[in-house]
Amino acid sequence: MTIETVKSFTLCFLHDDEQVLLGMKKQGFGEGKWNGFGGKVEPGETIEAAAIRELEEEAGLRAHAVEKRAEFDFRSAANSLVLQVHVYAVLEHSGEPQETGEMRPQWFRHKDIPFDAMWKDDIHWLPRFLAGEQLRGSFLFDDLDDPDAELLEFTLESVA
Ligand code: 6OG
Repeated sequence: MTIETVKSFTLCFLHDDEQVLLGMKKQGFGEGKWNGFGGKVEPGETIEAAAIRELEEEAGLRAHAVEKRAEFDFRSAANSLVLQVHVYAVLEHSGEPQETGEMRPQWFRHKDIPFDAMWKDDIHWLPRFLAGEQLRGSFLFDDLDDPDAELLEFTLESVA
């Protein structure tokens, strides 16, 4: 039996029907990839508070209302760590996107999302998330410590 270690993360997307704000990760895990904004949930912090804090730290945006729309588990065949990622849409915010030490924000039209430079799970769920679906999924990669990690298998479902 393998004992898994679960770590909780947040991921936030600001979007409308045409565009989505992504950030180019400048350092650390996922460096060189476009993604939403997020990070680790700190001890004693609610997941939603972590989502709001990370959005401000990484993109300089203050979220006033967020909606949780997805929850994903990411596993790596190489170790027993599970990344549990809670994904939010930003419904109301103030401020303009700003480049920070961690992220360089940029707007993309939905049809121009740079999936080739994103984690390999994103192409499967991000279009559905942007269309407003509530999603649950599990994704198994070969080795998440490898920047070119390959997606081996996944399940993804729409939840009410
Ligand atoms: P920091 O290391 O920056 O938090 N994250 C993933 N996002 C996507 N789209 N796909 C994945 O597949 C991911 N694994 C982790 C969660 C890491 C950030 O990266 C997200 C966090 O927002 C493997 O603190």
